[in-house]
Amino acid sequence: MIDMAGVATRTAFRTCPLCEAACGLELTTRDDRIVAARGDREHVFSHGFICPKGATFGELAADPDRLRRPLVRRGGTHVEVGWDEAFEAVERGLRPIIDRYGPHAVALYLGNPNVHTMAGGLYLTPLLRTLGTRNIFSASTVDQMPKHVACGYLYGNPLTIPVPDLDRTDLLLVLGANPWESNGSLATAADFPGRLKAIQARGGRFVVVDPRRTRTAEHADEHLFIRPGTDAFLLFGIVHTLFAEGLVELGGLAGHVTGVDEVRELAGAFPPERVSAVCAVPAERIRGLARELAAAPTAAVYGRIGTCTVEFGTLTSWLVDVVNVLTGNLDRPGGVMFPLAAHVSPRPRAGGKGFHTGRWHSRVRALPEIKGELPVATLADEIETPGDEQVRAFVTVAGNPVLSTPNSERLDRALGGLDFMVSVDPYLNETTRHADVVLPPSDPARKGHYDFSFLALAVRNFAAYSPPVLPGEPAALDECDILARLTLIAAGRGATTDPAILHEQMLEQALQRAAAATGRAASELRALVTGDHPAERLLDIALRTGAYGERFGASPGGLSLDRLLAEPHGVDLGPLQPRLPEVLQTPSGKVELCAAPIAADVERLRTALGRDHDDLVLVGRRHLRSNNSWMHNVPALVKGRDRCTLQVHPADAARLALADGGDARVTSRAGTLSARVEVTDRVMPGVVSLPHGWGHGLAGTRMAVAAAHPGVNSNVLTDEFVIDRLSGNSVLNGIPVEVKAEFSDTGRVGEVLS
Ligand SMILES: Nc1nc2c(c(=O)[nH]1)N[C@H]1C(S)=C(S)[C@@H](COP(=O)(O)OP(=O)(O)OC[C@H]3O[C@@H](n4cnc5c(=O)[nH]c(N)nc54)[C@H](O)[C@@H]3O)O[C@H]1N2
Ligand SMILES: Nc1nc2c(c(=O)[nH]1)N[C@H]1C(S)=C(S)[C@@H](COP(=O)(O)OP(=O)(O)OC[C@H]3O[C@@H](n4cnc5c(=O)[nH]c(N)nc54)[C@H](O)[C@@H]3O)O[C@H]1N2
Ligand code: SF4
Ligand SMILES: [Mo]
Repeated sequence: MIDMAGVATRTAFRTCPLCEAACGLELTTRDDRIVAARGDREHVFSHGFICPKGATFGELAADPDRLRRPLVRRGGTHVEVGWDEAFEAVERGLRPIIDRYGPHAVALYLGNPNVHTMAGGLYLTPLLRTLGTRNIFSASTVDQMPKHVACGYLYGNPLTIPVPDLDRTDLLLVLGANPWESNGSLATAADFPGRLKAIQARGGRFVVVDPRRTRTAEHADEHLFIRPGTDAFLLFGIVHTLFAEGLVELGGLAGHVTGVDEVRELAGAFPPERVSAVCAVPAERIRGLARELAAAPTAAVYGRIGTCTVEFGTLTSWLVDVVNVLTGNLDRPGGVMFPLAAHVSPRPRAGGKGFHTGRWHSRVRALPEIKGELPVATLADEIETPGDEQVRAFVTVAGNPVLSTPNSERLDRALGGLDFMVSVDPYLNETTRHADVVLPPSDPARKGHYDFSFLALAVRNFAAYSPPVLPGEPAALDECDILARLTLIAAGRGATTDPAILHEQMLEQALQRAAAATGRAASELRALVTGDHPAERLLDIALRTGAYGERFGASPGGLSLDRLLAEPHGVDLGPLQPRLPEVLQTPSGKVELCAAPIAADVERLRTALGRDHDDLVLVGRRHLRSNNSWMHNVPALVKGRDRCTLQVHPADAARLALADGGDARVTSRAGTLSARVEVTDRVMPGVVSLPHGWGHGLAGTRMAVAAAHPGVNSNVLTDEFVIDRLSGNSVLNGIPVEVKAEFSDTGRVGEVLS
């Protein structure tokens, strides 16, 4: 195509990799640049929806601060070097530590964008296996680990997570989520706001429970304030009512569930009047919610960050599903259902080994391993505490724990004391500035994309693959190659070994699995596999042997890489289908509603019933134009008013003599910071809110736009010693704080109060 200036442009379609919504983008490219991004109107799942972040896809990819060559630290500053030199520096830094102190002296932190890249989905497993360290940490334990643990016990696999059937439900109860701004999480739903409006348009309702009146709450049929950290009480009050009023109705689930009587017994301690005093939701509304959920033709309870990053995160996440089960809404249209992604093969029958934790424990605090990792809340302990297996080397891949994990100032200091650190990351930011070597992957426009994580959480089954939109840059290295070369170094195979060796090993393993699944010879299948890139070939095998696959010719018309390449707007695979009992991997082959570890933790909750609540607690928030810590370098996303403000209710502001626009000092057990005050009745009294992911401009970083809009780091205040016991998840909401007006050079800010 030729544009108005007579320059050749091209249109390309691809999935947006920036959040969990998986929208289709229509990109216009000119020469080697993306000049426009809009929503792909023909996309089978997003139908043209786009948010402000997706619209900056081109700017993000072309950010001048994005690293395009590796960096090595020399005499306190980072300098650009070639790839071989960078990997040689990694080998020199890492190998002696492994050889001398063993594998556990190396820790890894895997950040959020790993679930948004094919490299993260495919190439971390070999790296972790080869390193063989117990010290694996990730953003999961500042995010969704409670949901994994709850689902692990309920369904036998921590990845078996039901999602609300948004497009068919009659009643949606949303707890601790703000999908109007976050675009949803653990429920992939492009245009989440549109899907919520559609519930209302077809005569249904949605109710939001949140200590803030969020944009989602504003659009809801009802918004209930709740005291932070107390959703487990509210939900137990609902469960209590369901039993007390004879509203439990398993429907089609009867025969597939164990433990209902045990739950009834546990719920006895949580009558609505009792829990109401703790959670601040009126007892009559708690009973009302129970009755409405039971009476609705279909209903779904959905909880997110505000139900996970709290003291009783696992119990809360579990209770969300308990209510869905007791009202007969699990695994039925309009309730909560299990997606079936195209790269996944359905299981032949129910039953399995079940879910177990504690295969190893952390050295310093003896916290159990969960899902192959340790709580990031104890990472600094492992680095700082001397001993045989003290962490001396650190690898980060797509993570910024200095901004995203609790008591981040302590972690920041700890990273300064490491013997060696390497980061796979496109930015020199608050975390990677500590790295001896930074290995930047090519930008997202030059990578293929398939959502291994989110297609398994989508509210409608669909599949899409996007090949790279722009050709690779000559000096760039693909992220799969970076991870493969790190793996080869960990294996002692040398810094300059061709990563093709690992690609070939992975291909052969995938072919062996496919051969076993199809009863054909691996060599015969190999000849049929397509794809220009190692990740494409692995995807092709997964698609062909997956739930809708063409099975190497045995199911013509089924999915393969070629089929997805031919359908750039994605392939619709229909509404979610019931999957019980096949999906269950518990030893009993049933939904185990009351696993022993969960039941034991209820005692902790019961004890907390009698506790006084804190006067003032801190919660977080997300803004539509942000994405955790790493997109504040895009000018279009940070322009306008300061978004990193401390929201304070007018009653608290008056009590504490805080002025709108003035400064406040916020202090917690872990730390202290100064923040700009925004007085608003959007937060409930007794609650203040500060977004996370800010606190830029530290010495040694290279993100000029972010440094000009620094904000403050809310994780200076969160406490690494307060975690959800069952999941090890950090508690990032409901932090007790003290807030005081701060004096500035221009006089006492409090005086502006009229
Ligand atoms: N107080 C508080 N803290 C929170 C939260 C909260 O609600 N409140 N939320 C938590 C949640 S849910 C999450 S997920 C975490 C996120 O925590 P992290 O994952 O630690 O942090 P991010 O800000 O997502 O940083 C992502 C990093 O990946 C890099 N990156 C971006 N794209 C790529 C890529 O393609 N490849 C590679 N290799 N790197 C890339 C970025 O430059 C950045 O350094 O934060 C958590 N922290
Ligand atoms: N714009 C934008 N979108 C994002 C991100 C982003 O940073 N910005 N991050 C992405 C990531 S990694 C994730 S995990 C998702 C998260 O997706 P969401 O969970 O939808 O995002 P949050 O905005 O953190 O919503 C959490 C809500 O919980 C409320 N809350 C806090 N404590 C409690 C409590 O104790 N009980 C209840 N009921 N509510 C509470 C907060 O006020 C907040 O409104 O968003 C993703 N999408
Ligand atoms: S909602 Fe998420 S996936 Fe969709 S355009 Fe925005 S950032 Fe991209
Ligand atoms: Mo997250």
